[in-house]
Amino acid sequence: MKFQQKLDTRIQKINSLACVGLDADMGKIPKHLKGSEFPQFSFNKAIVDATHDVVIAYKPNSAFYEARGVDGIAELKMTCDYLHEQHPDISIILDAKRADIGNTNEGYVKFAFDYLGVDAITLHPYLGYEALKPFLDRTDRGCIILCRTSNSGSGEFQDLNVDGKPLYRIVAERVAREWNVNGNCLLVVGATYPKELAEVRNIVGDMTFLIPGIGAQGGDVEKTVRSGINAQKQGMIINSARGIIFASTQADFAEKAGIEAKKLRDEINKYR
Ligand code: OMP
Repeated sequence: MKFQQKLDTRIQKINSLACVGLDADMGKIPKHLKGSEFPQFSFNKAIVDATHDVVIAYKPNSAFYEARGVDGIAELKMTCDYLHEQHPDISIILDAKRADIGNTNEGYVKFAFDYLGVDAITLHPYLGYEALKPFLDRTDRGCIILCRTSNSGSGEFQDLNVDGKPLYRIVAERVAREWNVNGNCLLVVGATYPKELAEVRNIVGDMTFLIPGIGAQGGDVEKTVRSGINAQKQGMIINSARGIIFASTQADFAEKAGIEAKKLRDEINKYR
């Protein structure tokens, strides 16, 4: 099944656009889990068990697992395996912001899509279409390309004027009109820039966006939904990590995460 189809089926089934970021930062996970045999996996499993009924996707950020070396990668794999077994209709987005020259990308493709078995990955556009082809050619997987990121310094390059337009607009146009030949491209647009989000929506039609920046980064849900929604009243994967998974750092962390995830789902739906 194609990524977009899997996502749309889940959106319709549970009426949600919410995504939980599985950014299992070892410095922040509850103390009682730190000494366990598989701390990141145990943490993720508890978060998944408490949030899965309101979630269309999980987005583990590779950085928090790579930081622990081989143990972290093993627990990222255990997390993906658990999701495949228990919740095969929920998409997994590997947030790794990859991209290199073509043959090197083959290695990243194998790690993400074949070893971990994720449904989609985040990518830089900087090396161009030709380099990204190993990702784009995997027509059943999603290629989520950075367009206008949520961080405060994102304008340094992304706002640079190119032929009379900011660079992020060129990225949006190029991805929508030229790169999306297999229908598997999405864009990353941060919730912290609702004006730009609306502009990008106007450029690309109904393409789905991954929207981080809600919760800890202060993005506003109402503005995000009003600016980013597509004609089908969907087209958004709205991610929050810290705001949900670290809502409590005590023994009740999973219960609190469940409450926050449901709140996010409901608040998004209020403005759809
Ligand atoms: P919280 O700020 O804790 O909700 O986490 C946001 C997550 O989204 C992190 O994993 C970031 O790396 C990621 N992210 C952004 O915050 N901003 C972006 O523009 C793009 C991403 C991303 O690609 O997911």
